[in-house]
Amino acid sequence: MIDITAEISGVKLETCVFNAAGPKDATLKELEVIAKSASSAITMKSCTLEPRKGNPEPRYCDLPEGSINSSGLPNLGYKEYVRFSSLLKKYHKPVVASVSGLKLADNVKIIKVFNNSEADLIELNLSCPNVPGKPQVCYDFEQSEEVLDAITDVCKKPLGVKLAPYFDFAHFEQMAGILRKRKLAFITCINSIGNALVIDPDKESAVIKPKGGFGGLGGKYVKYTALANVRKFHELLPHVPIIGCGGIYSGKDAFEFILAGATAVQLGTVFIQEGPSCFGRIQKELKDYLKKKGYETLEDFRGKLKTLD
Ligand code: IRO
Repeated sequence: MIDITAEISGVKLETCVFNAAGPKDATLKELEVIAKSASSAITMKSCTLEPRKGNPEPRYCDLPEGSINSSGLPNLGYKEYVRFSSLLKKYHKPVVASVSGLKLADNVKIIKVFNNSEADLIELNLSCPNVPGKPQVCYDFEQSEEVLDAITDVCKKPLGVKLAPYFDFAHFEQMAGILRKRKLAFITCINSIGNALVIDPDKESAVIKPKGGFGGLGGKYVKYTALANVRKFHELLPHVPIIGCGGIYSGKDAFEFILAGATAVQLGTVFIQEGPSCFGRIQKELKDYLKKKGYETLEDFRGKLKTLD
């Protein structure tokens, strides 16, 4: 028997593969599709205090190897996701609430209500690239400290943070230093790579409407950046579980993330492009790959990446 279960802060996952916050997870109908799929948890769309329509369409575009989006945080408002977390309990899977308030006071208010909800894990999104006029919090280290101090103070559930990719070792170290001082149940690496620009040369136009065409890049284009972020944070914070996200399309991709140090992986763009069958397919591919390698559990190889020096 190949065991690909995972555990995050006492929350057991039947497999290490589930959905990422964002794609097709804003309505109860969409969440029920995830609940009925092989996804091992149900992650809900990042929520704000008030409902939001999001940015003007077109705000998402499939690309040959991934996606670009500038959805702009469309969601039903946190109260609905608190309600959904109880309604989804009947599927007997962990429910992950994603919180992305537009200001610190909003996050505090939302988290306080989720404290008394059926959500199992809370992922604080510090990395949304697509709200006009709102820079990504996790690129501002002072603000990140302030937010994390306030949130870790009030949050009674296992709390994780979702980070944008970093590209410089000094920045990894700075963020790791901040995270090390706070009690975190997990880190999710990475959000989409913010403010990419995709151009249609025939139309001589950007492919999405908001922000002059700038949006978050996802899918295969970001896999190697995501792997680097998982690896670096695993090296710097070896005791914090990391959820890898970014360009996972196959069981082998999932294997690479776990080898880099991830505890679990989330699927984003592949779920949009393939639909809910991606969860079972990637879980099966991962199991088959472990079998081929003679591994029985994820612990057999987690974090054991070899380097050439
Ligand atoms: O535009 C979005 O809604 C969005 C969010 I909150 C995020 O965290 N990442 C992303 O790529 N899009």
